[in-house]
Amino acid sequence: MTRENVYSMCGMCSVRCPIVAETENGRVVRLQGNPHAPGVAGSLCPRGAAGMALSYDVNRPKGPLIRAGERGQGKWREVSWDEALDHVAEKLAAVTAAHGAKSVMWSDRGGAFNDLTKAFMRGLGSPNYHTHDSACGRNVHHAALSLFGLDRKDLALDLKNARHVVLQTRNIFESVNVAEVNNLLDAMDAGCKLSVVDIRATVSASKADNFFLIRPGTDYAFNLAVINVLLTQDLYDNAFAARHIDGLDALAAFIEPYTPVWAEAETGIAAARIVDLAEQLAAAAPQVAWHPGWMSARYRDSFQVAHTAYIINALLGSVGAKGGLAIANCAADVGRPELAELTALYPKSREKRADGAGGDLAHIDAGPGLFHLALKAVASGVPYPVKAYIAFRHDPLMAYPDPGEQRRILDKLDLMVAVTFTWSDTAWFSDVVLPLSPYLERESIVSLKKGPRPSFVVRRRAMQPVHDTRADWEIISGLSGRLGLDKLAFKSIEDIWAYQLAPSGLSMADFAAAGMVFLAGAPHYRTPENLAFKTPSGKIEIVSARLEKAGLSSLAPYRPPQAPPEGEFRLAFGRAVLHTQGHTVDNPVLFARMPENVLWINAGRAAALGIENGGLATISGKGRGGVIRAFVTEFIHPEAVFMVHGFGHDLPVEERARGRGVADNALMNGGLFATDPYGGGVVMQEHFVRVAKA
Ligand SMILES: Nc1nc2c(c(=O)[nH]1)N[C@H]1C(S)=C(S)[C@@H](COP(=O)(O)OP(=O)(O)OC[C@H]3O[C@@H](n4cnc5c(=O)[nH]c(N)nc54)[C@H](O)[C@@H]3O)O[C@H]1N2
Ligand SMILES: Nc1nc2c(c(=O)[nH]1)N[C@H]1C(S)=C(S)[C@@H](COP(=O)(O)OP(=O)(O)OC[C@H]3O[C@@H](n4cnc5c(=O)[nH]c(N)nc54)[C@H](O)[C@@H]3O)O[C@H]1N2
Ligand code: SF4
Ligand SMILES: [Mo]
Repeated sequence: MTRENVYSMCGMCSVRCPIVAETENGRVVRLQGNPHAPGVAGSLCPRGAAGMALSYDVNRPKGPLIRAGERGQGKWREVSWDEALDHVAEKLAAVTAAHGAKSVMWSDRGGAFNDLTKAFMRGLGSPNYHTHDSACGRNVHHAALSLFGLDRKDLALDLKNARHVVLQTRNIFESVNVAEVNNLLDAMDAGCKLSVVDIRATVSASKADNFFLIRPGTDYAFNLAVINVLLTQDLYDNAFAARHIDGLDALAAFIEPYTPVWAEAETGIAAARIVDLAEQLAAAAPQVAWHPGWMSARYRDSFQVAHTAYIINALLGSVGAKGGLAIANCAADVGRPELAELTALYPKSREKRADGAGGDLAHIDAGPGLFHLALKAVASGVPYPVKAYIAFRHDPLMAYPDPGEQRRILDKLDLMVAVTFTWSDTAWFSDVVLPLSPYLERESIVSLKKGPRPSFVVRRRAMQPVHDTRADWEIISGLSGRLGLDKLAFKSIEDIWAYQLAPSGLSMADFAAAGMVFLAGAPHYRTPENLAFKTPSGKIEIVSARLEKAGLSSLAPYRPPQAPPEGEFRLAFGRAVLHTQGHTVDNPVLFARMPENVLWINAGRAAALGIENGGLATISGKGRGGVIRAFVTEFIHPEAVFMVHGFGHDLPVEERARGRGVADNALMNGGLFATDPYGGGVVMQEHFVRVAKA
C-alpha cells in the first residue's frame, strides 16, 4: 500500500484553512488541519471533515453538460470537454463580436485565488469582473476603505493576543474560521473577555462575559453611544488620536445627542451596561478587537455599523496594535518579493463598468464591483448590453434576493455558463455546466496570505478526479487557448507556479516541509510611530472626501429601523456550524447531521400564535412561503425570526436536500436592487414575514 500526506487547503468554505490529506493508494482516507499552520494546529471544522463525502458524492455533475431543453428545465446533453470548451469559446467570441468584450460578465467567490480569474477577464478585455461580496462583506470593506484607505482584509484581528473581543453581528463559534476559533479560545483561557452583541443567543453568546440581546437593526445606535461614552468620559487613547485620527472634533460634535440613555430606548440595552462596556474596553485597550462584522449585507445602515466599530477600535488605539486590529503585512512589508501577478499579463480594461462601481458610483471599489447592480444592467441594457455571464463558483440564485426576478433577468442572456463542483440553482439554469473538480482533486495557483506573519499558500491535488471534472486553471487555460489568450494558455500548473514564484526565488520544494512558506520568522506588528494609512491625509479619516464627493455625509444621522408591521416579524438569517451557504445541504455526511433549517421564534410570540417548539409553522412574505419546524426560545428578540441560510432546495438532482426547510432569499421578493448607499451591500434584512401555526 502507498501512503502519502499531501498538504493542501480546505475548500468547504471561503475560509480555505490549511489542511493535510492522508492518502492510501491514491485515495484520500483522512483529513486534518495542517499542524504547521498557526492557529489551525491540526483542527478542522465539521464541514472541513466532510470533504471526502463531497468527492465521493454521486449527486454532483460528473462531466460537462450542454443544455438540451429550456433554461431551468434540466434537460442536458453530455458532451466531451473539447466540445464544451469549443462551444463556450465560440459563443463568447460571437457575443464579443456583436456587442464588444464588455458585454461579458463574470462572478466568483473572490478570495485567495482570484488573480487567475481576474486575469482571464482582463485578457477578454471586459471590466465586468465581480465577486459575491455585495452579498457578504462589501459594507465592511468600504468602511475600512473610507477610514483607513485599506482593504477590510488589511486589518487582521489579532485574537490570540487580545484582552477584550467584541463580536457584533459575528458568530465566531458557529460561522467558523478555524484559526480564529482556536486563537480566541486561547486568548480566553489567558483571561481575554468576550462581549457579544446579537439578536439571539448563539454559541458565541453562551461563552460571553457580556451578552447584549439587541433590538434588530439598531447596532448603529449602540455603537454611537459607546463612542459618546469614550469621548465624553475621556476614556479614549488621546496620544493615538492626536497622532492618527483626523476629524475628532467633528466626531465629538456629531455624537453629542447619542447618549447611552438615548440608545437604551432604541436598542433595548440598559444605558448603564453600555457605559460599563465602554469602561471595560478602555481598561483593556489597546488589546481590544471589536469585530467590524463579516456578513454585513443586512441593513441600509450596515456600513455605519462597521464604520463606527472601526472608529471605536481607533479611539481605543487598537488599530495596528498587537492584540487589536493588527496591520496584515504583505510580502514587501516584511522585506520579501511579492508573487508575480497573473493579472499583469494583460492590461486593465478602460471601459466603464456596467454596475457603475468606480464610475457613477465613484465611492465604490471597482475591483470586485457590485454583482446585483450588474444584473440591473443585464435587465435594462443600460449603460450597455451585457449578454454573456460566467458564474464561476457562485450561486446567485441562492445568494441574492428574489430568485424569480433573477431568472427573468438571466433569461435575457445569450450565454450563461456555470463552473461548479456541486449542483446549484444557478448551474441548473445555465446553458453550459463545466464541472470543477472538488478541492481534494485539484490544485490552485499560489496565493499570498496576508497577516502579521504573512505566508505563501497553495492547494495541492491530493487525488486524481473521481469523475470527468477539471481544475479551475485547466478550464481557464482551455478557454484561453481557444480565445487566443496565449499568455494564459498554460500547459501545466507547474508553469503557473514557476511564473508566480519567479521574483521570490522560491520553488515548490520550499512548500514541502510545512505546506506553506512563511515570509517572516515571527509576527510583525506596527508601533504607533510606524503606522501610516492609505488615505489622502495618511491619517484615519472620520470625514472621507470620497464619500462627501458622492453626496454622502461621512457621519450619517441615525435613522431608526422600520418597525415590523403589526403581527409580522423581521426576517433574520445566518449560518450554522454544520453547513456552508447553500452548497453542503446535499452532502451526505452533513445532511445526516442537519437535514433542514428551523425557525427561531420568541417564546412569547410563539405562544400567542399557538406555535409549539418542534411544531410546524408556515412562513410567508411577498407572495412566497413555506413550512418550517419551529424552534421556540426565550433567546431571540421578539421582533425577529431567524433561519439558517441555504436550505429550501428543489432541484431533482439534489435528492437529499430537496424539499427540506425554507430558503430565506425566496422571502425577499422585490429586494434584489435594495442597496446600502455607502457600502454597496445588498440590503437583505429589511424584509418582513408572517408566521402561523401550520
Ligand atoms: N439570503 C441570504 N443570502 C446570502 C447569505 C445569507 O445568509 N442569506 N449569505 C451571503 C454570504 S455571507 C455569502 S459569502 C454568499 C455565498 O454565495 P456563494 O458564493 O454563491 O455560495 P456557495 O454556496 O459557497 O458557492 C456557490 C457555488 O460555488 C461552488 N463552490 C463553493 N465553494 C467552493 C470552493 O471553495 N471552491 C470552488 N471551486 N467552488 C466552490 C459550489 O459548487 C457552490 O454551488 O451568499 C450570501 N447570500
Ligand atoms: N459554518 C459556517 N461557517 C462559515 C460560513 C458558513 O457558511 N458556514 N461562511 C463563511 C462566510 S462566507 C461568512 S461571510 C462568515 C459569516 O460570519 P458571520 O457574519 O458571523 O455569520 P452570520 O451567521 O451570518 O451572522 C452572525 C450573527 O449575526 C446575527 N444578527 C442578525 N441580525 C443582527 C442584528 O441586527 N444585530 C446584531 N448584532 N446581530 C444580528 C445573527 O443572529 C448571527 O448570529 O462565516 C464564514 N464561516
Ligand atoms: S472553516 Fe471549516 S469548512 Fe471552512 S475552510 Fe476551514 S475547515 Fe474548511
Ligand atoms: Mo460570506
